[in-house]
Amino acid sequence: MSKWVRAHTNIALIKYWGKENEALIIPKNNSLSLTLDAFYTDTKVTFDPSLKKDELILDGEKQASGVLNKVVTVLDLIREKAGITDRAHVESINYVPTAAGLASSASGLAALAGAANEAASLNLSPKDLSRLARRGSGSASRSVFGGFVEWEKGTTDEDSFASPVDDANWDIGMLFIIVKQAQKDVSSRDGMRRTVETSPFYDGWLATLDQDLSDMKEAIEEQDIEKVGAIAERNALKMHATTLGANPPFTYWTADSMVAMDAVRTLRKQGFTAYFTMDAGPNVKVICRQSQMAEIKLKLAEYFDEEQIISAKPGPAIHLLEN
Ligand code: FM0
Repeated sequence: MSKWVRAHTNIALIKYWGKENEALIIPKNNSLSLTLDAFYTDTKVTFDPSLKKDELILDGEKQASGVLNKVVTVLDLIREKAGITDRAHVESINYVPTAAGLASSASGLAALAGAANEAASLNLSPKDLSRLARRGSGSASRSVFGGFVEWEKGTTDEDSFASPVDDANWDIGMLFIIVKQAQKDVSSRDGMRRTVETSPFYDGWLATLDQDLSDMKEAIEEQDIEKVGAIAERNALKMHATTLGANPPFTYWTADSMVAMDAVRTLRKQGFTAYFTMDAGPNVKVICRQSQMAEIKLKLAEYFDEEQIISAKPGPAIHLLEN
């Protein structure tokens, strides 16, 4: 049955950066993220015998077939499992503030996996949904679950999937600083490939990951937000350092990203709990206490317009919508 499914985005505190197997999207390392309430994607899939090709209507606009690669990958896997040959009509709405420049592949591909599972009546377990979402986009494997989530890298298609670590039902949140895009994008897919292939810093990144991950899990168990933030910040800086060593070198940082990172350090000096993380783009995400979020937002408004700063709290697992 065709049903609307909602999946929320997630931000990694221990980053996924590099693939062991490109075709199956098996990562080089485990990653750990926080699912957030503020950004999500709603998707509905309908298999339709009259269609010649899969089609995607995103926010009301039909997308060119060239951008559908990840979508078709997930649909093909579902078709294969369910013995379906029909092409699919996919309707998707991204609840990401316009012009935010936030990647939506995590929530988007997770919602697609969930909606295709409904349309094909496959009744996949959360674990199998995570495996399926992974094939669309690695980070989507984590958006199947709410709260803190770990993606176990595994070694095969069967054992590479995410699972919940902690419901994050404590005083933690994230502020998004949406900075202006000033340079051409290097997609995360291309960026991580180039880094793995050419950056001499990549081995250094991998070498300290197990420690970062076990420290992070301990910090989460202790609900120690200072520790969570400090580990996340240095993990993100290490990931971004690898891109500077790539050939040709690249960075996702812009001048505004630096302003934001510096603002967070200043907040810390003023006694706030605030740490940053960044992904494959110039936006900066601030890990902070929910109870300090309003005050921190005001402080950040000294550097950025208020509409550039968006608050997020921990978000739920993938779920069906009533209508
Ligand atoms: O989310 O090539 O999932 O762990 O966001 O589609 O598997 O878009 F900062 C980078 C996300 C990478 C870290 O990569 O790549 C993280 C990143 P794909 P994704």
